[in-house]
Amino acid sequence: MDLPLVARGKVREIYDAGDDRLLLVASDRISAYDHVLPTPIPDKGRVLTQLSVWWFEQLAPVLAGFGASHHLVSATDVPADVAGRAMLVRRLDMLPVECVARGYLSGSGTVEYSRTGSIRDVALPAGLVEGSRLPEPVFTPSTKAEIGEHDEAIDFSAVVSAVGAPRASELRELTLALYRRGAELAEAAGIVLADTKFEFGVAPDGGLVLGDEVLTPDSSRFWPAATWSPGSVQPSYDKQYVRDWLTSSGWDRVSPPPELPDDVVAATRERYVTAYERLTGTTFA
Ligand code: Q0T
Repeated sequence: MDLPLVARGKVREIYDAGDDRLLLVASDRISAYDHVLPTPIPDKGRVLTQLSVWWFEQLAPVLAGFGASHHLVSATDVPADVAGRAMLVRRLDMLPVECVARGYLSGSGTVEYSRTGSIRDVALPAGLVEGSRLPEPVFTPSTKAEIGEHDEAIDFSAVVSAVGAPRASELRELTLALYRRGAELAEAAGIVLADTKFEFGVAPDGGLVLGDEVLTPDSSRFWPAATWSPGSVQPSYDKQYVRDWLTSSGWDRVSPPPELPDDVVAATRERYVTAYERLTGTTFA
């Protein structure tokens, strides 16, 4: 595979596939505590790509209801050396907004709520705690940060400034509709979709198009529904073994991270495969 590299993220790459197409390639790399670990998780790239493809299919009716579409062209017509872990997509003009929806209080959402009693422009009831389900999902946009930086929270007026009022409203309503459908399907699979991030672009005809990877554990918080218990930080569906082992290893979270032991790799791989199989109802090949 010798296509020109367009962009490289922590765990995936984007190549120019010509003809206004890009090739998104997912690796087996895994990140934790803002570091890429030296040990890959076998099949992670294939599982997350196939999960994203499945979600694009599930979400197509929601997108169609908004007169929108997704960027996936083919997950099979891809170079042999990245087979299974690559998506051929339409090249879009990406909008400079990360469209996040939160259905549960977690992380930076909890910090914002504890300080203000609200999240962005949405007032919330008193007494919520880390892990609480929100009365309604909330749109919490952010700006896309440079590599190594964290995304910066912005309010709705900043989205209006960036893309105009009609498109800003469209992004908010579509993001919330996609989150609601995703959370519904995840719940049926025993997974809490606490929050997720979508990226949208605009096609040459002006249509809004869902891009990136969607509703994977790398773009979302997945929690096991069986142990969901508000009041403390919820275990991650996929990365908890990794985080627990890194914590117990004595790693300082600043130095280069250590190699993972085989049993942690195997348990983590199993979690990705199980999430895929429970969500899609199919066996991972
Ligand atoms: C993109 C045009 O930075 C990103 O990935 C890092 C590896 C995200 N990103 C997406 C694009 C897409 C998509 N998806 C698209 N369909 N058209 N650009 C660029 N960067």
